[in-house]
Amino acid sequence: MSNESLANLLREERRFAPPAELAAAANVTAAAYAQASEDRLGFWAEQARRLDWAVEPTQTLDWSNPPFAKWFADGRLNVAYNCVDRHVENGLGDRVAIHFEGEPGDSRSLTYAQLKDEVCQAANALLELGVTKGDRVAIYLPMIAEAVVAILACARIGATHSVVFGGFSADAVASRIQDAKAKLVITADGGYRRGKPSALKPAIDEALTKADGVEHVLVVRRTGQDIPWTQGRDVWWHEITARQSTQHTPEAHEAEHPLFILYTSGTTGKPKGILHTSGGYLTQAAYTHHAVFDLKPDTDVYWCTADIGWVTGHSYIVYGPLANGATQVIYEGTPDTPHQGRFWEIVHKYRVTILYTAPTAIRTFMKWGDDIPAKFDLSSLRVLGSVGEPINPEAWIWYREHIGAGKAPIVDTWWQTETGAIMISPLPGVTETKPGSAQRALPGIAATVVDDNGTEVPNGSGGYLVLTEPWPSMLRTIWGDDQRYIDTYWSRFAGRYFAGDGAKKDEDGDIWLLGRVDDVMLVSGHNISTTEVESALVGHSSVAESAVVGASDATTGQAIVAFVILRGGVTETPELVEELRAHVGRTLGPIAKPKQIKIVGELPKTRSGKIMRRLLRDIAEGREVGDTTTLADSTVMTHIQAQLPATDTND
Ligand code: 6R9
Repeated sequence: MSNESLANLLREERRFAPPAELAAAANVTAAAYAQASEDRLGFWAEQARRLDWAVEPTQTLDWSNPPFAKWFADGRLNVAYNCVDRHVENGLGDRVAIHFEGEPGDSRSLTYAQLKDEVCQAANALLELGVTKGDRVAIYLPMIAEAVVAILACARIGATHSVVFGGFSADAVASRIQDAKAKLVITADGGYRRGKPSALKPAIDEALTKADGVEHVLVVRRTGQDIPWTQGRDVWWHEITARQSTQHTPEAHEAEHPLFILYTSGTTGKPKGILHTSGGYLTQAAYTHHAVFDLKPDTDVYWCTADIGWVTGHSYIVYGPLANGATQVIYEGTPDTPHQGRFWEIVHKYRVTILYTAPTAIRTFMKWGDDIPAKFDLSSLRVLGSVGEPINPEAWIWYREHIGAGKAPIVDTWWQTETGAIMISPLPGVTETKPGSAQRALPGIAATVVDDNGTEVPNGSGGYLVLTEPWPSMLRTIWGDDQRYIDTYWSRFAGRYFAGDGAKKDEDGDIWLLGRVDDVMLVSGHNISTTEVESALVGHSSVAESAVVGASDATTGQAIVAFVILRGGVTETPELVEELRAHVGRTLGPIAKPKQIKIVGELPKTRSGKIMRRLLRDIAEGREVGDTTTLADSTVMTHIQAQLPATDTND
């Protein structure tokens, strides 16, 4: 028996130095680490000065009542003013803020001056509908420019927004509307997905039969499809905004004023409303966007492919980039509509320089084949980002070679809805990168890895990722449930925030994320991370993607079961399955060899691309499949089951 918290099996020796040119002109250099470690709070007080405050804060952190933090508490600011108006006042009104690319191919570019007018009109419309400071507004929209406008309009008047994924069911929307007691819902008739208009408004109509308190539904017309209409309650966005003034004086809100609630589904049970506030959140969103992506606002074209309903859309489409005056691309649709090169066509069209996407997308592109990106000119790209899951070393290398021309640095950014902004990541002009590792806490952030007893593990060992100091964009609580906030995040290790992720420190002390601890497998007394086994499988030339789970096993406690998607053109044979098992054994050691490998065509994922291993465990253990409401595509589980033979043989 071993008593390690988490085994460290994977070795990765490849290293990539930052490009000299980028390093020479980088926004942030190695000096930032030293500066922040000398005076952490002074460092954050300095970063807060990136923002325009109506009342400058004199306090930095108030941690007198942990784990309830206050940052910059005596300061006042308007978040929307910081994201829009101040750029116009600084003479940048003609700079494009958003290049919107619709799935059907329609496009529209909004300058900062136009964005300001639209945000002001929307803010005035909200006021006309009786929404005021402190009210909650639910937003259920496709990836269109109006989503950004709606969010900023809420921020401007001090209404707290709660964005709900456009893909969620009426029930999921209803429970979120109810929990937040939203007074207004902003939605659209529909959005375009996979070449077709896909309705949104009917889900709101259904949700509102189950949730009360909503006075109006504001409806953006996007697809023009027929939708049910409730007179008196429903209001067209274009009608109400058109008659509003483009002037609206932004009020200065307290730094700790609630900016948004974002629900995370967790694994089971009641969704948690993660609460973020204003000054600290915007400070860290803006700083990290500047530091991690090396944004040069006058020349870069930035594109984050996340959905607005995910925290990545909040911090790295809306707040961080706009606070920094960036020019960015927003794309409505899926990457394979109308063809599998759509992303690369968009990169070329707008000469995108910074691309931020998820490992799930990268592995999908690998599966579709190298020849697809090769048809497009991607030479504008200079920084590549990854977020959402551990990125397997092979996917990382593919991203670098086939998208980044073997030159662009990759920033693998670890963070959560709860952390609000990036916490662990390389800096593109500083860090010698390692494929698969998020590496090091950013300047001003304190993270480490501990064992079951909360003792920091030595380099070369695995355990639990914890954050040891409060940070400006940290969640303030779970909406309406302070006790659950304490229990969920601050109780496992006294005085430290437990993120729920397994991690290891390598010989240099760099951090490697190893997946959610709920997913860790216990095989013959060894805690084995799903990430390491998945990365070993993706490291085989026949494998595009894989998801690994531990299934109960009479002899070993749990046995490793791997679900594997093969690369295009590869066919399944018993020899190949045997070869994959042997490959994992050779890469990680015999203990990590999967007992079973199931070849499938798809994997169950959330809308942000995270694999729902819980559902695969149900299959591996022969149970009925559990709750699938947060899956991006609810039919996936039926497909997977239909593909698998009734009894599995490869043992
Ligand atoms: C931003 C976001 C948070 C969870 C997190 C972890 C996983 C995110 C990661 C990563 C390894 C990375 N995660 N980024 N794991 N490397 N670079 O994804 O927020 O949707 O709340 O998910 O995602 O497990 O705990 P959220």
